[in-house]
Formats: sequence, C-alpha cells, structure tokens
Amino acid sequence: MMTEQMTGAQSLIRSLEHVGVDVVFGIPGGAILPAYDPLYDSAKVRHILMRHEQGAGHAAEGYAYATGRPGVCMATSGPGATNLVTPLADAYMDSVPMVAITGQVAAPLIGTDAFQEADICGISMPITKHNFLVREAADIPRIVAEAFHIASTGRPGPVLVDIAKTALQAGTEFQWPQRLDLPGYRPVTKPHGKQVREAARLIAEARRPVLYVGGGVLKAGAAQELRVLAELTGLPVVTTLMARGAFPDSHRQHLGMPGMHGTVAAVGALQRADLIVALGARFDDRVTGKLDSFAPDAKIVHADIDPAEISKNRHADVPIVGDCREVLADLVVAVRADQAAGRQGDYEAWWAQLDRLRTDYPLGYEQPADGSLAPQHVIKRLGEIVGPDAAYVPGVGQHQMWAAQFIDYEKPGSFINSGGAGTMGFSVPAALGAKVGRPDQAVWSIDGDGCFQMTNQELATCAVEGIPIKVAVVNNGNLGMVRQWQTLFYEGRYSNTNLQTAPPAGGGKVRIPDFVRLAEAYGCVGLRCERAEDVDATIEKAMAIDDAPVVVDFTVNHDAMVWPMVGPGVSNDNIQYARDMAPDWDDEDEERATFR
Ligand SMILES: Cc1ncc(C[n+]2csc(CCOP(=O)(O)OP(=O)(O)O)c2C)c(N)n1
Ligand SMILES: [Mg+2]
Repeated sequence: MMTEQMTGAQSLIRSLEHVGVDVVFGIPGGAILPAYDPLYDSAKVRHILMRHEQGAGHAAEGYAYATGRPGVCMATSGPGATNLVTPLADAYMDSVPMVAITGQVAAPLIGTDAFQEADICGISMPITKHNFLVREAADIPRIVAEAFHIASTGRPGPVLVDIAKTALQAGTEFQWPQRLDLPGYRPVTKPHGKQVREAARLIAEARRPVLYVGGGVLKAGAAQELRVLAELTGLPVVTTLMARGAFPDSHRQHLGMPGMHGTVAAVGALQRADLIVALGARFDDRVTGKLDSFAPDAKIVHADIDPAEISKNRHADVPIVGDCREVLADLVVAVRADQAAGRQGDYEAWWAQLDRLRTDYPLGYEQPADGSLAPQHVIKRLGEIVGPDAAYVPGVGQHQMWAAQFIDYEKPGSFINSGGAGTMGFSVPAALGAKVGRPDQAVWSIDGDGCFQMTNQELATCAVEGIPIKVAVVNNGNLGMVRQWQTLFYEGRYSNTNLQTAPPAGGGKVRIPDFVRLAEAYGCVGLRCERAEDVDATIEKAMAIDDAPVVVDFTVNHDAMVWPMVGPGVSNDNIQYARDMAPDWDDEDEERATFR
C-alpha cells in the first residue's frame, strides 16, 4: 500500500483530489488557514474565493444541481462556519449533495470558548445528513471518503466535516481507505418486486390515476424512465416545484405544477384522483394544502429512497422503498407484463375531464392598467428567447413562482431553486455555482429585488473569477410575495414591504440602490428595461454579452399577483384561479359535490 508523510492539511487536499473534487467555494480564516496553504499548490482543485460564506454554500448547491456531483464549500471556525448554516439547512431540505469543510479551533481548546469557537457540529446536527468532528490528522482521508459517500448516496444531503486546526497542522501518513465501513448506513435502492407488481395492478385498475413527480426523480436521474412509464400507461403527470424539468412541459400528458401556485388542472387532478403514484415526492404542505382534505378518494403508491418519508404525511397503501430510477424501470416491466395479459387501464373519461380543466383554466395574467411592465411578460419572454437549454435559477418570492409557471422546462437541470427552505439570497450564488459546474450552459438568475440585496456581492466573485452569469432582477420595488399576502389577508396594510428599489407608480425617481449602477460598480454590465416593447431587445442584448456578468433591472408593476393560489391552511378544493374567482369544476360525479 502506498503511504506518504505529510501534514493533515496536505492529506485533506490530497483526499479531495482523490474523490475527484475540481472546485471548492470558500473563504479562509485562522482555523482553516493550514488547509489553504496546500490548496494554493493543487493543480486539480480550483478554489473560488467568495464574498460571504452563505454564497459559498449556495454556490456549492448550484454546482451540485448542475453536475450531479457533491458541491464543496469551505469556511473557517466560528462565524465562518455559522454563516454556512442557511445553505446547509437549504441543502438538507432539498436533498442536495454537498460537503462543507470547516476549520475548528485547536483540539485542546475545544469546549473552552476559544477565539472563534462555535460548536458547528452541534449547531448543524438537525440540518445535515451527517457531520464529523475531526481531532486527529490520521482520520482525515477516511472521513473525507465517508463524507462524500454519505452526501451522494441514498437520499442525497449535506455533510459537514469540522477539522481541528491541530489536526490540519500535525504530521501524518496519508493512507486512502481501501473500503468504507459504515455500519447502519446501507440505503436500499432496489425496490421490492411484490410492491412494484401491486403498484402496476393499481395503475391498471384505476379510473383517475395521476403520477405525482417530485425532486427525487431528478436526483435519481430518472427522467427518461419516467417518460417511458408515462407514455406506456398514458397517465397524467404533475411535476412539483422541485421536479420542474423532470418531464417536458411540452408533453401532452403534462398538467404542470401542483400546489399553492399550481395549475388548476394539476391541483384538480390530484384532488379528484382515485390513485396517486408519488415518485420521489414528500406530500409537502405546499402541495397538499390542508392535509386532511387532500385527494380524499385516492389510494397512494409512494416510492422514495428515504423510508422515513413514506406514510409521514399521508398513509401509503403501497409503500416502495428504492431509488426512483430502479422503481420506474421495474414498474415499466410490471406494467408491460400486465398489458400483455390484457390488463390495461381506461382513462378516457378522466382525460376528458382534465382536458376541459386545462382548456378552461390555462395559466395567464392581466396586463397592468397603468401601462407598467407585467413581470409575467418579462419571465415568459425570457424563457421563449433564451430557450430550454439554459438553466434558470430563481430566488424566493413571486418571481420564483412566475419562473416556475411561465417558463417551459423541457429537461433535467433547467430549473434550480430553493424549494423546501425558500431561502432568499439563493439565486445569485447558486447561479454562479451552476455556471462553474457547466460553463457551456447559459445560466440565468431570475431574482427579486429583495432576494438580490441579500447576496448580490457575489457579483464581485463572478466578475473577478470570470463567471459570466446573467441576472434578471424582477424589480417590483417590494417584498412582493409578502405584499401579496398583505393584500389578500391583511386588508392591504403594507407593513414593511416597500424596499424603494423602484420608483412608486405614478412618479418619483428614488431607487436605492440603483441596480444598474450597482452592477457597474461590481464590474458587470448593467441594463434597465421598463417597457414591454423593450423586453425582447434587452434580453437579446444581454445574451450577446459573454465576457462579463450582466444584470438587467426589469422594473415591473408593483401590484401583480401570483395566480392560481390555494390560501395557506386551506383545502386544495378552494383554489382561486384569480382573485375571488373559483374554478367551475362542472363535476358530473355526484359523490364529489365539494368541488362545486
Ligand atoms: C431569508 C428569508 N427571509 C425572509 C423570507 C420571507 N419572504 C418570502 S418571499 C419574500 C419577498 C421576496 O421579495 P423579492 O425578492 O423582491 O421577491 P418578489 O416576491 O417581490 O418577487 C420574503 C421576505 C424568506 N423566504 N427568506
Ligand atoms: Mg420584489
């Protein structure tokens, strides 16, 4: 076996090279400083110096989404490590493979309230898939190998490796582990054949089935298998916020996104289904609405790699533990066998109902009466002009929902967002990380004026490191999503939602900050667009620039709202198509009179 004398820090960098890491996003400081010295010499690992550790964490997430490989971020002890808390929580909620490496104070000082000491393992326990505190240099290679294995297998997630400064400084013998020994960690990927055949039987017997597709299908790389199953069975498909791109929006079997801001057809389909086949989805409250009135007549097949998800929120009649790609592949075989034996579902009446819903209630929006720019128009044109090969990375708020609704996603990796945590500030650094992961792909951050102000300092990173992302700021001058709730649920009392980033309707000049000048200060190109007739040309101008990051301030109407909407805590049956406008379900089925 090959062994070599080196420091713990050198063995850390050697270990990262061993697992194939090519980029680390981070910021140095005292406790992690020993690791930055050998990093300086690594020919294989590029370090990108970020402006905030939160940005480093989200960049690692964006990189992971773009490449499918774990993203890596690095920070020093204390405040450096605590600045990673938000991206760790974000990655945990959305099952993003990520490894965070933090420096810790010297081993003998741990627990003494030493300078820049924070118990990041304790702090991050509930928001990491696993974490490690490393006190001995000899443990570094083994723990790095385990961390990457845990982050990227089973249900992916963030793993934190906290390394005492003394372990980085000590001399050690580098030894790469021959095999991993992780008792108790053996994710089940192969689904149970009996359960899969039972699921196929229910599909053949159902009259109103729906495939409820979640982010797990993308994580499993199972888009192709999903398409085969969908076309073989003829089932309608809904894709959650986390699954946008798992099934082509242009496909005639696609009903769109379910949930709080889903399409009437997708929400209605789940509500009146007699069978829901949930694939890598977790019955999140934003999808189910009021849980006890969700899909009251549906039997549930629930496939997930994480057994803890199954029957967590909704009882599963047929639980299937396994990797979605294997589940889908096996389901295809089982359905084919049923079909060969003459057992095939008849969904004609169901499709007639669903087709009527999508014809009667398509996604749409109103032109603002004051002649200002409709945010939905900006986002729709962006998708149409930039096309399906790009990655779109929204922040959190109204612009995120419009980005999910009004851009057609045709393939995996084209929509990258913060779903479970809803983290404002995700977009710019995640777009940066995605662009680093896939430099040939156009990457558009679609950010809100509020979100943008949380992490826009990473534009400096983009400019300095040559990472030419594009940012479309949908600038409504407000914390728009909060303002929408104030309009609907707080009698229009707009407490603390006006950010003054855009002049109010009817005049005024104040923009604080002016995003065009801010972009220029950061070494980016800044553009502004305020009129519908300029939207196309502005997007084309931004696309033509590829030697610098571009920021476009799309100054839009302040009052636009996201529709449809299922109010918080309300049953999906009460979805509003627009303000005070409920869909007419025109239900021929007397038993489901609640739809009227
Ligand atoms: C870190 C964080 N703080 C607060 C919130 C609550 N929140 C959700 S959406 C939103 C408004 C976002 O404003 P903006 O970025 O301008 O987007 P818009 O809704 O206007 O499109 C806020 C404050 C959040 N999701 N994340
Ligand atoms: Mg806003």
